[in-house]
Amino acid sequence: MRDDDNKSGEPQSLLGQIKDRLIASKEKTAEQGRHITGTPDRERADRLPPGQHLVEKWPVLDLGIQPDIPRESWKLTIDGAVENPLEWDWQTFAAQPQTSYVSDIHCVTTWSRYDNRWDGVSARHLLDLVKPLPEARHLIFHSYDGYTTNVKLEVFQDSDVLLAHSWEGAPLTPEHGAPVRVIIPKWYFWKSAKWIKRIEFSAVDKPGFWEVRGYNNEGDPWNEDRYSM
Ligand SMILES: Nc1nc2c(c(=O)[nH]1)N[C@H]1C(S)=C(S)[C@@H](COP(=O)(O)O)O[C@H]1N2
Ligand SMILES: [Mo]
Repeated sequence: MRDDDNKSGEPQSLLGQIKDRLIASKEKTAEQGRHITGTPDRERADRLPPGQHLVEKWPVLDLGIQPDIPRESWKLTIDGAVENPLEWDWQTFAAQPQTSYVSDIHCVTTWSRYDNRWDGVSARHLLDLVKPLPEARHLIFHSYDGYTTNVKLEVFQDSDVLLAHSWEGAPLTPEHGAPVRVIIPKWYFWKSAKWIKRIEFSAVDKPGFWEVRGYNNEGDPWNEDRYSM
């Protein structure tokens, strides 16, 4: 209730004031969290999603190929439905503003690992630079090993999504995706492409390597979006 709706002639009622304050605070939350797809795991009382078990060591999963890409020969292309397509080499990537984030890993094969510290360039910074066109709804990650995976733009837009070059303060090792991999903490880990080579923005969805082989098109561990049937 706004002041000008207040027909009683009295100062605005306490209920009215509370409502206004509530609306203002909801609007602020909505603005700040417009792109947030869920609660960060570390803010949950029970951090372990259903069907997962905790591991201490970080397992390696790949398609049997671990491409060895020295930083000096690595290139990342960002193209498709964007105003400003770009190509980064290592130097240009490393010169972007750096972000750190601590997040949990949840692999669809049921292991989870808590408190992984990532350093890299935030998805939001990248989005500011490339400016997705209005029709852009989906992203397809293409990797140096031929792997692909897809997410909706709103998933990539989350504040915790990074193009990571380091884990626990040290450069990613080749088997974990060096020089740069995607980290999408709120989705199962198959959405976090290692050895990233190209990020394609698209109006249409293009299911990736596992998505066309029975994995879910989404990947929310709290919803157990594991397989598509
Ligand atoms: N390029 C590429 N990225 C990939 C994969 C892959 O085979 N190739 N596997 C995915 C899967 S299924 C998982 S669980 C994680 C594993 O990452 P890790 O080996 O660093 O634990 O990477 C994901 N990203
Ligand atoms: Mo996985």
